[in-house]
Amino acid sequence: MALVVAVTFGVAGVAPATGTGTTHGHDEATHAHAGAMDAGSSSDEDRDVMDLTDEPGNWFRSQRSGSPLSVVPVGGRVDFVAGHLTNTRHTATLVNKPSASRLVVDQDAAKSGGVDSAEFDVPGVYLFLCKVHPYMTGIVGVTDANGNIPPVTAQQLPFIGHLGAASLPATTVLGVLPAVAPTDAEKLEKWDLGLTTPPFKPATPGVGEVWLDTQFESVPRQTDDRGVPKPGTISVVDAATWNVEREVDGLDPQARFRWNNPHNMWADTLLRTVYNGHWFGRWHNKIARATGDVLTTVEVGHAPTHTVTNPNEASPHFEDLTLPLSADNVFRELEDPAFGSLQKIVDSDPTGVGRNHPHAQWTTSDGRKDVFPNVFKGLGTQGSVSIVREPDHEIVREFRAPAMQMPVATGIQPVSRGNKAYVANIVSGQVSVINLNTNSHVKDIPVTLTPSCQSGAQFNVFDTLQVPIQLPVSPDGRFVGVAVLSLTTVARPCTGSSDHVAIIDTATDRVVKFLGVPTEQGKANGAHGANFGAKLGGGYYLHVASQFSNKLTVVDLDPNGNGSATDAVVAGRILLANGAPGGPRTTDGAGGQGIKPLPNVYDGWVQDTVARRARTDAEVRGWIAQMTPCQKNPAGPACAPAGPGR
Ligand SMILES: [Cu+2]
Repeated sequence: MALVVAVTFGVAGVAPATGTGTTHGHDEATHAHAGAMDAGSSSDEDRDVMDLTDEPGNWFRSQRSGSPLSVVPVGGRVDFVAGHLTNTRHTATLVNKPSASRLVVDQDAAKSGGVDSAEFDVPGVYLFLCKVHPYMTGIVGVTDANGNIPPVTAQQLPFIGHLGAASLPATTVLGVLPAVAPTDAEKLEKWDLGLTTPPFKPATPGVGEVWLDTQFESVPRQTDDRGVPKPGTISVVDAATWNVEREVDGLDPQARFRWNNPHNMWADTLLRTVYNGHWFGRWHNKIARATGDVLTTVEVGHAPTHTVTNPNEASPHFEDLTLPLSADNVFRELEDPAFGSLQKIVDSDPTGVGRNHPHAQWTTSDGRKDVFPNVFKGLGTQGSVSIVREPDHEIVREFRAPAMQMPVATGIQPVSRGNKAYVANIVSGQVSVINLNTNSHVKDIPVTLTPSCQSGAQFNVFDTLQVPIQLPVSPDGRFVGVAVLSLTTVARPCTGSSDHVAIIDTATDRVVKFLGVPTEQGKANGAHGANFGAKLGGGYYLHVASQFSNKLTVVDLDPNGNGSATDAVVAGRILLANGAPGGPRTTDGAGGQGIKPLPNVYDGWVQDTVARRARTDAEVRGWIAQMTPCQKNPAGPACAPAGPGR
């Protein structure tokens, strides 16, 4: 059994820890074996502070180690503080611990300042995360009387059992977690930043541009007003050539000191403006699409997530923006009066009863309903899904179900093609299906895989260490493309990769294909963002952004156009590193999260762009001229889905 594990992790690029040596360039990782022997006085040895930060791979930063690993003895204490290193609120939630531990650390709301503290009762490995930003990872290794951290058992972490092991050394487990990567050296070791698997372009071009939030790219001199470095750029890919044509950063005078982890985007009907929210900050930008110039930045509240415009041209709220605040309980409605002018908050409403922490909403193609995932409600990981009516913002229904554990993102099928909402749940690994005609929760679909490629409702995140994130429905309503992010570097034999896209056929609401997202061997990929864009000549590409990578993956769900996704393929893998700004850096082009192909091809939105094309610029008119009749109106009678099961 041990050999099987050694081989598995050998393939993953991490040598099994021996207790004397380590392959990690990072000194702090060796503390798992050195224990607290080299700490200072005995009182220091028992205590640590973990600062919550906005720094990729080092979100829980131990004041003693400088890394996301704190080592204390039994009885030791760690304080979790959201202080000057972050621009928003967080939780410090204990989600995995030694089986014998009775420690509970959790909060029912995101906090600033002193978040919580913990006193550790038994030796072993304790895993903390922020329920608002769930990839923020902190590890506390608690040493026994001999100064050693006991191994992680399969009882504590079932993932280990699926690898065929009874337990694994703490350093081995840490060695495969890409969210624990405080230095450039560790990012290079764990993240898909290399070129051993060469990028390649799709044979058929796309139409327009693909905007990506390359959220983890570091930019020299990009800081907040306290001088603390803040990451993130926006990379713009020309879909005709697949080259990075532009990069937007926070050094722009209209964004300076108010730019922190740019996370997700949307665009106005005329495609003049791109909207962008900062998930580790409190800000929302308007950006000129044609030039990348940041036009305005407004403060909107804590941890804004995703922006969606209202597509109902008959409504007085047409083109108003909804914007959930994930470190709060409400969503903002913003009005954007004119190009270049300041957007303003016109409304603010709850997304459920009590404390909600809403994340990635979507709006129906008729603009009459918004669906919000409320990531957590109170203590624990139980969340809810709400249907909110436009324009009065009444909560029509709020669903709670066993599968709705940390729901995070939504996709909605066009009203004329079925009108179902699909919601990704981080902890259960399932996609909840909501029928928006009957306002009923009809099904939950498992989309994650254990290391041995099993899938099912009995496996949750601790079995798979995979989580579903964004899941748009194709504009023709046929498919849901679910980006499944792996929290480890461990590849699945059935997909050849740590991460995959689970493709759901909406006719049956079953997964018809698990398609591996190409990754350098033994590296993490972090498939996170997904959105559809137009393919030249008809049909769509699913564009996938990966947070532990510097590549964009282009997926063709139905290459032969027969209505079945069983032949889905990866059509391209585009390098996002472009050397700008400030020269080559390890994280150049890395951290892909929100992704917005333009034109905005979804039913309800694309028709408005086409109808108003006389008011758009020449470049946008050129894109529209390249689109097929069905791409211009996916709800048209001639564009009804065909194929198996229909
Ligand atoms: Cu957080």
